[in-house]
Amino acid sequence: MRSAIFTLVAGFVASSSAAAVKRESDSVHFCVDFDFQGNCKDQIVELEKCIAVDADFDNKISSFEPGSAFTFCALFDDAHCQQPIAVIFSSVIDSDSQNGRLDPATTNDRASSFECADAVQ
Ligand SMILES: [Ca+2]
Repeated sequence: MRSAIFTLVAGFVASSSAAAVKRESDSVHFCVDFDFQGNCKDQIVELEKCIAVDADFDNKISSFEPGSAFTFCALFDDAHCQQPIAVIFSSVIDSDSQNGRLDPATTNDRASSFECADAVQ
């Protein structure tokens, strides 16, 4: 399920972007409240690696954004990137991102792990 999502999304984004050097890491920015308020964290992450959310943020994240335009991240309900609940793009790409706001119905206060990837393959 996870790799299928990445393949689908990567193909979509890559087809609309210019060639670029594939990156190994990026930053992510996330907060416990909407609109990047409350307790926040900037974290450098290796791409294509499952990252467990720190205890301070586990099941609390309400806004999330990849650090650069061509990185996207999947959020997962569990701590081991098995049950995807959302795919998040940079606001540079996704004009509907609403300041990183996670959907209250499906994603808000649920993420326990995430994995990011370079959309340019
Ligand atoms: Ca929250």
